Amino acid sequence: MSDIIEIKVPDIGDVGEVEVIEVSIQPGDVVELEQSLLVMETDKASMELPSTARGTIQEVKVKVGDKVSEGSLVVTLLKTIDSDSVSKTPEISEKPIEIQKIKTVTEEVTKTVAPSEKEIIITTPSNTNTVYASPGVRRFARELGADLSKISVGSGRKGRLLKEDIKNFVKQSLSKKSSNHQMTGSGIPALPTVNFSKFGDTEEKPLSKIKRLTGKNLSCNWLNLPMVTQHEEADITEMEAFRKALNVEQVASQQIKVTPLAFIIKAVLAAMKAYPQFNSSLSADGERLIYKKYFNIGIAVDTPNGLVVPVIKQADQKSILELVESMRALSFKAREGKLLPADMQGGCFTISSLGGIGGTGFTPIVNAPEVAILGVARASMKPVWDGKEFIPKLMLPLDLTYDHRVIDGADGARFVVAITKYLNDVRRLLL
Ligand code: CAO
Repeated sequence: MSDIIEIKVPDIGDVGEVEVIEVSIQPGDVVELEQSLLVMETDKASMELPSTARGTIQEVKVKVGDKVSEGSLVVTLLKTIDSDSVSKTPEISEKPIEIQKIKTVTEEVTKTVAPSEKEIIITTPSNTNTVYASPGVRRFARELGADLSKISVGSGRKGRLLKEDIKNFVKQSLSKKSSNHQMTGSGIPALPTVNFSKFGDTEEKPLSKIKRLTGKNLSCNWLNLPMVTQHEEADITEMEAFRKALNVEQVASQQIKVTPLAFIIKAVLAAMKAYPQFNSSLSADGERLIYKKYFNIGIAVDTPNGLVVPVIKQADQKSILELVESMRALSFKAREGKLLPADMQGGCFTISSLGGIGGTGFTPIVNAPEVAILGVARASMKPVWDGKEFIPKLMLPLDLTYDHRVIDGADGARFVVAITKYLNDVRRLLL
């Protein structure tokens, strides 16, 4: 036997309109007698509206943020009549039923009401996880942004949540966040597991330790940093002519070969001096910028075991040829798997050059806690209009990714334009 009933807001005292702050049910949910349907709040009080019957929710007439008052229709329910609900529900009648009793709890009255009356039941929208907490605890959780449905069992009587449980939950979340290699628990759904052998032959190989570590760092940076990538091209026609001439001398004197990267490092260093925010890191609380007075440049190096980023220390103190020598030594060590942790620490800014391989551009991921990274793609000859005619120029694509919490778009553009200026005419690096 069943019947449709309307559930309305009962007499809630002299408070006028109250705001719906939580709707715990949705159409189709099966609710028990006394189960919380929604929570309303005034400046001083939180109130739950319990169901007066067991049954299935037909329609929910309110949503979070709505204002309701005595008599407002909130839910229609297809009541299931059984011996239980009949005995517990005093108001069985043909006319719409209003709730006769509501648990109203304020900070003041919590001291005087019986423990069972203080408790409030919170159900998640899916109605799969019931959480027991008092309004005070619930409000406390809301203030701290804690999702109660994630704390399934409290340490109070019969698993009720206490303020202590909320504090512990928040502490745990924060320590997870600050730990280097933990995911943020930001509710990102996991990727589905696929059985690829259903579609053909497969072979499994473990990832190298470097790849596993790099993967965690990159995911962590990707999720934590609001990143923007700014693209620019530098005319390196003259720089390349100079570099090639230099290499003729270098080869003649059996010295090492200079690649464009050494000039790019020099140009980045000059731009970092002009825009010191690119040589900074955000403090852990996100409130301050820590400006560095030293200039260590990380260089992404591709090795058989994966990507590593050794750091050229005090790069600003080095000449072009010394930078080439440092890069040669570090990339050799990297490819031999002989880098020490200290070789990869202390970086201020990273350059990732794929120019030796190819590509017209890419979006590198900032190597946090650094605030920017420069991606370098392959230079190519392009026709550039000089106002009268197209001139063939060797153009180098640059991709600057920055942490938008620290760097504004305009500064990002200024910085990358400064780099191109230095590369267009490397004599500027002497100034
Ligand atoms: N445009 C055109 N040619 C370029 C170039 C560019 N931007 N950059 C380098 N070249 C040329 C060099 O001049 C050199 O030419 P020759 O063989 O004729 O002398 C050739 O490409 C190979 O250069 P290289 O890559 O060996 O040397 P490099 O100094 O440019 O780079 C290093 C050194 C260690 C950065 C590089 O070997 C490397 O590992 N790159 C990969 C980095 C990486 O994986 N980044 C992705 C990280 S994920 O974001």
